Amino acid sequence: MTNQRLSDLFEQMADIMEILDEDRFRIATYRKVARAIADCPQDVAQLAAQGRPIELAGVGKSSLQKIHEFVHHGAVQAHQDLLGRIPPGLLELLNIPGFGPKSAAAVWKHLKVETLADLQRVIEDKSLETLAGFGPKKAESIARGIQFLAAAGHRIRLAEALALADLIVGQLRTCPGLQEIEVAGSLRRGCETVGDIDLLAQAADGGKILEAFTRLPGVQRVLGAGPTKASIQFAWPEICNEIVQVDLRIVPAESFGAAWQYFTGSKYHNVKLREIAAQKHLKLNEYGLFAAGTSAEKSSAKKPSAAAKSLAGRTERQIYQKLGLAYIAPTLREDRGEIERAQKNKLPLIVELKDIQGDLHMHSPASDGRHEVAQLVEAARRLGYHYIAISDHSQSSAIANGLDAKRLRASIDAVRTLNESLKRFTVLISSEVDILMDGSLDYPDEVLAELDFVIASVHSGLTGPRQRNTSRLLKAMDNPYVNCIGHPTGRMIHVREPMDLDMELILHRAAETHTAMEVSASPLRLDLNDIHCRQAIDAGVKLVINTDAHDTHGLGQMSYGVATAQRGWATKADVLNAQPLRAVRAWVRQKRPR
Ligand code: DGT
Ligand code: CA
Ligand code: CA
Ligand code: ZN
Repeated sequence: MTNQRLSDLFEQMADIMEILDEDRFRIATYRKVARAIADCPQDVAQLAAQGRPIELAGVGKSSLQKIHEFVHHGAVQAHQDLLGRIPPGLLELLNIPGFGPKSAAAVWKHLKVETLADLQRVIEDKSLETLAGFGPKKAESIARGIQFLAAAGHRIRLAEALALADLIVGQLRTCPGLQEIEVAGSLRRGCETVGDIDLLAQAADGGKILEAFTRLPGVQRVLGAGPTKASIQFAWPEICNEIVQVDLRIVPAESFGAAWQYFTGSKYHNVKLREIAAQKHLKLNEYGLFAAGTSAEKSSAKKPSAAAKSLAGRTERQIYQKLGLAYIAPTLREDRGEIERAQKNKLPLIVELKDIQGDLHMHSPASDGRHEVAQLVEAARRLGYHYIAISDHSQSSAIANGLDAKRLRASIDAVRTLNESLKRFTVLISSEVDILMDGSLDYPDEVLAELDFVIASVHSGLTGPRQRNTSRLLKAMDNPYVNCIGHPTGRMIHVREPMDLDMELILHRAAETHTAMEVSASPLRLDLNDIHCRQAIDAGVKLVINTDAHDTHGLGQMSYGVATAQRGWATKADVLNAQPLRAVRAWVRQKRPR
């Protein structure tokens, strides 16, 4: 699966270079690399992550470097740069059967075609037929090809969806007359991936907002536009390589809360709410909460007549209140027991971003981080934290420039010295120590004993059998110096499958050994995921929400981890780094030999 994505990336670089009519030799090289990766029986990304040699025919040093870049950062700069040089919609055309980079270059250059919609236009007005090398037959076959190109239904990652939504919302906010605009759907619920982006707005003249929406830069195609709703396909390659559907609905103020509740979902949560409404002889829909038997229910049209007065609708809180429920946070709305708890007013008081006191996993330039410890401290202070832990890689992670014991000691000294100069802030010295194949750790205990906090992570052999994977983690947790398991399953969303693990056994042992489980807030990881977070909490395991930042920007990604933990019903008490430093220290002391 990872091989496919890596291979696609090289293929896409070759495609773009071909569109740009660049050096044929390099194009051929990228295609060769793409094929070699696709044909390789081993997981190339994994080999790279383990620092093991990658022997692929025709793969030179600079391509290997790109593979490593992809494995460690989830993106390749050269690829991003190429993407910036063509209209984003052009790549979509390459999915049309029989339509290659040369065709794309021709229609772009001579007919100014930049999107699928543009291409359809030049087919319809027959200008494509007149282009050298095309003709009526070919135009017709392209038209048929386009019909095949139904939306593939690919989901995008939470962080990317959020960045796209911010971009769109930011632009719409400048529209005159806009009164309110909010994100709904799976994005508001903090789901790890998002199928499409749902927006709701309220405005004096909704038509104007919808028109601005369908004309935003980045719009690839308008899928539909009516008086109260429009759907677009949107692309912004600096944020995300995929084309994403975005729905915008215009809603009147008096039913804004009802609509926001309805379109936030989840579908299952909403079904349950409607049942509760029905038991109370009420009717709930996106327009409000109504007494059953009013014209709202009887009329065939869903929209109630003016005669049907809603009992609630302006705010979401009203809706929950009138249904006899405590307000349910969006991240809990999955029909996973939250409604029953809300009926008894026994919802968990979920952890929030503002509760986070520190970040216990980040990398400095000693291994593969980009910013100095002093810069990380500054950034952490700005986030309102009181402590951080510097957790560089250990020696086996050669590719990430892992530290041997000697370099680690130098790093410890440097951090201790810096720490002495800090007021009201503490830098803990930590390590993200590799869990080796046999479950032993990459440093001896006497080295680990010098650290304030120890994260143990698996970075190699993730595709092993369940029993071996599980015993590696169990053995690591038994070590009295290991305080936390980093990104426990090793999954990377859309890149790498999780390790096959006996999670129940692992969580049981974690509780027993006072070992916390990390919720990696890194947008690619979100690991533990929401389901495993909930399982961990039920097993009495402490969570630590960390960013695993490799630069100061990365420290700002905590909210994705918090959303994931919320979806797992984590309270402040469940999260170690939502506690003051002394609690973290006590947690460490409790496990160590006295
Ligand atoms: P996604 O886009 O697949 O990541 O997931 P959602 O939850 O954003 O789903 P979407 O975009 O199809 O619809 C947004 C919300 O609208 C959904 O969470 C609940 C509500 N909704 C949409 N269609 C239905 C429906 O047929 N029945 C019910 N009860 N709710 C619906
Ligand atoms: Ca959606
Ligand atoms: Ca939608
Ligand atoms: Zn790390």
